[in-house]
Amino acid sequence: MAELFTGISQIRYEGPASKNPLAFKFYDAERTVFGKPMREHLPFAMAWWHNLCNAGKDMFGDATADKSFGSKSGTMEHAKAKVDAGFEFMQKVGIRFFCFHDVDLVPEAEDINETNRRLDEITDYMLEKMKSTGIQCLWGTANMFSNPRFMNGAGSSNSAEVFCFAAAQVKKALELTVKLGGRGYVFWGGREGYETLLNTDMKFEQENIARLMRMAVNYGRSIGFKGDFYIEPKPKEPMKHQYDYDAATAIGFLRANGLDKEFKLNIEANHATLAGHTFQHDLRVSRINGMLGSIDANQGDLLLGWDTDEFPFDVYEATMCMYEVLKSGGLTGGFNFDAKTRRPSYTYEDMFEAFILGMDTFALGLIKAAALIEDGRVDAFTAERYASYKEGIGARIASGEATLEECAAKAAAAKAPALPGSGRQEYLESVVNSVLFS
Ligand code: XLS
Ligand code: CA
Ligand code: CA
Repeated sequence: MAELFTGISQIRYEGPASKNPLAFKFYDAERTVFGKPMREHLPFAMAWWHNLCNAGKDMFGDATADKSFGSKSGTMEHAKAKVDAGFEFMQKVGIRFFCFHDVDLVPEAEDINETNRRLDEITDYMLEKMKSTGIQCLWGTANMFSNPRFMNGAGSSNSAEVFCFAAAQVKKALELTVKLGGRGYVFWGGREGYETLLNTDMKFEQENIARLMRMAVNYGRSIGFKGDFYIEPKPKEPMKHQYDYDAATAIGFLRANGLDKEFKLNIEANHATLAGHTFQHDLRVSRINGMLGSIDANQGDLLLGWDTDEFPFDVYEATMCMYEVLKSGGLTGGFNFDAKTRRPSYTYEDMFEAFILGMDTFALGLIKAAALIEDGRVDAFTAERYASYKEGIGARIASGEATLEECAAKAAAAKAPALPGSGRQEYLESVVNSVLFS
């Protein structure tokens, strides 16, 4: 097929001094950080839906970008043109993975059997491209939120018929993920939540979501899916309240339903901030529970209260993210750019420049997080802050041996405790600045 992005060749690393908009300034795939090349630390992925499907339509206006790639929307020819465009794009930008929803790949038919036939056809075509390019699938998922049938959710729908339809989609999406060798399978509970408690049986809905997930695990394992299942938390939008509010809520849900051995978390930056947390907070919660699996690498806008899915440019946030990832020993998943160019950035060049921005931001984050760990002052301060638990009564508390009476006796003997040492937050923030900007 003919080259689509003519005039744009392979994007290369030119270094921080480069002024070439179509070159990396910081992402140097082969550069070694902590004993591994950057490309291994940063398995970047393209989100099929944003990059190849989203044309900038919003509530107030039509599409600004042309994502027809030379064919008529709603046809299999268009589906194939998206595959061609996607693989040319990923090769040129040096991305080795992609993520997809079922209905990103083909136009949905009236009859699910026909949709599934189309999915078989397109994934045959994708497999050929994957073989010839070495590009892989990071994760797959089913879109169980766009079609009107999912107005009340999928697993949490009040309709058993809708539940079955969702199950059929999950079954097929799992088969496709296995066929394409995906590392993971994501559940983002798009409409798994509620608008009002007046009409909602919250307990039953949550139990049904868990039942759908259990079915997916059983089926996935039976067809040879060896990867991780992921929950992607998000507190709101489109629903007023979504059940997987944040990392802590999702982990509690998984444990309560005996799903925590099969699932990890896919943490999206913009969703963490919508929940009133920092990105790092939700990564930390996942990490300390041994459940940090994958990342949707994007950025929200703190002046807007919704999910803006911007390409990440905040190096401070990316540094704190990579600090958590390095401390976690890497990801079993990867870094999916679940991000879209702003509506007025509608050209092919903008698509490339957006990925260059995101990849450079995370490369800087990796370099700076490694420097922060090597510098050691932040980690040493935090460790020292808990030194009172290293000996005496502190050590007995930490090992679980101390009793309430013993602690009370200690307190009575001392009459009143000394103030804990200074938290030195401002000093630590200046350490981070000196690492970032030296
Ligand atoms: C939407 C979500 C979605 C998931 C995949 O806000 O980010 O795109 O990542 O269904
Ligand atoms: Ca996402
Ligand atoms: Ca999002």
